[in-house]
Amino acid sequence: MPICNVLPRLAFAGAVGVSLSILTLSAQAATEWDMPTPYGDRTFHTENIREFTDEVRQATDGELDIKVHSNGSLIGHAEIKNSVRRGIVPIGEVIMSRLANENPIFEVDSVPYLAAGYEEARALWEASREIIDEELAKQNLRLLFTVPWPPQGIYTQEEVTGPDDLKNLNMRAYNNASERLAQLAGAVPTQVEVPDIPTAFSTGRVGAMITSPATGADTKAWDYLSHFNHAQLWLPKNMIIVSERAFSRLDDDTRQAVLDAAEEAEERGWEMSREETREALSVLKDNGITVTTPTPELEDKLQEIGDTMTDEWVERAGEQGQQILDAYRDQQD
Ligand code: PCA
Repeated sequence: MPICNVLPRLAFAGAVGVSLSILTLSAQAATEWDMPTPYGDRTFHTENIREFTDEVRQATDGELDIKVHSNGSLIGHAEIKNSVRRGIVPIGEVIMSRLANENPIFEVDSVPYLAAGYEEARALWEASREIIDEELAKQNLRLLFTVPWPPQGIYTQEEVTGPDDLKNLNMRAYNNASERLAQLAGAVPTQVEVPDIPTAFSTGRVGAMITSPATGADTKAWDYLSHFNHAQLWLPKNMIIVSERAFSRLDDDTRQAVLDAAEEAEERGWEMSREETREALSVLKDNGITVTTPTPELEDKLQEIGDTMTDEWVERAGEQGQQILDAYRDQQD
């Protein structure tokens, strides 16, 4: 059934469910929120979100009960942001760069080599948060927290020693930047969501992918790939957004509990991500994946691609982009 037919029913069923519980349990009318997320249960992002929802539940004595629907099971990744905006669900998770078609500032964290380590990624986030908050607020969305993925690299079935080895590979991508990078490397990009990765490989639709050590380990990359190049291209972030309308319906204490838990989740999540980089790299190796870093020839090519993509981004992102870059560079001085 197309999702547009299902969603109004879900919303309707939700509304009926809530009003019935108000009638029958008026003394303890807890608020229940459904929260769609795109990634699976093994992913550290999902674990962090579950800790966030547990904390909210505890801090509010069960007044706000957020139920996590992981792995795109309630709503597919492509629909999550608009579903929150339209009030079909009150809260959700998306990768920020997925919104790049709305405004290039959302993909500032996916420009190759602009911020390729955790310290830089954090500084870039400090420099971009306010503008991103404002853009989301224009759509009645409130940003609760963001957490980065580990640095992005390239998985292949053969060893990559130079740029020519990337040519003509069917490369799995997940946002505009990974698609553009694949193109500039002479590969053929195809966007595939994480839950569909194993099928995309087993059916031969793709033979290589851009992602993190984390997602490679979560999707058991060793079943269909043998090499990971830890190129550390960028650290894209997931963000948790809530509809301002749903948020404003909460009482003051509950709102504060959500904001406090969000702040903690952001701190915890960034730490988890660093830790996950180390763990996932060793899981990959333990399962037979050869982990390398770019040879000088490959590095030159990736750097050249990075420069091109930085220029393209600066051009697209205009004044807002320049503002972010200035603030970022100020922080680094
Ligand atoms: N995992 C997600 C986004 C980036 C990452 O490391 C993916 O591959 O789609």
